Amino acid sequence: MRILFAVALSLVGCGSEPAAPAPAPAPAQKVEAPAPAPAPAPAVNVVTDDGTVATVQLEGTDTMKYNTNRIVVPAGRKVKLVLTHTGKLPAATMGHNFVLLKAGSNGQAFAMKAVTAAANDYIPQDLAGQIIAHTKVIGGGESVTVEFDAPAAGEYPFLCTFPGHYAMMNGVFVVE
Ligand SMILES: [Cu+2]
Repeated sequence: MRILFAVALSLVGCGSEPAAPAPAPAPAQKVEAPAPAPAPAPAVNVVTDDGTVATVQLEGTDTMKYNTNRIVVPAGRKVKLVLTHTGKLPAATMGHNFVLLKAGSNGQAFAMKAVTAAANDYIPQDLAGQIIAHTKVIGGGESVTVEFDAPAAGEYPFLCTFPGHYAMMNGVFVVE
């Protein structure tokens, strides 16, 4: 702040012409020690692996978030994914599910189609061929489990297909 002010003063002082108005000083927070940039959601480890079954503890919240955007399981495992809604809001207003799509699927396009599939629990039947596994939609305090064989090593998109949730609730399911 002080430095900028001094620079502005010296510019005014040196000019032989009437000085143009000095540009407004930058807001103070840009001069002082920068606040840390908002960190991306940490990729917490939500997987426990016993060598046969990889158990995934995925959570969804009332603030429309999963507890991770990256799930990593070893290849060749059975996957037991438990989705828990840790909030209080009902499924009708803050429902969450977990939908795992085949590699290369477009999660956003899938989510947009899902909006039209309320009658089918937000699973669009004409895109069902893209799904590897999914849960039903649950509300606050509920929990649901889905079991499936881990697909081949690779990266797969996962998402919540409740309307409007894709942007906040999507991630990558990694098999390695
Ligand atoms: Cu959701």
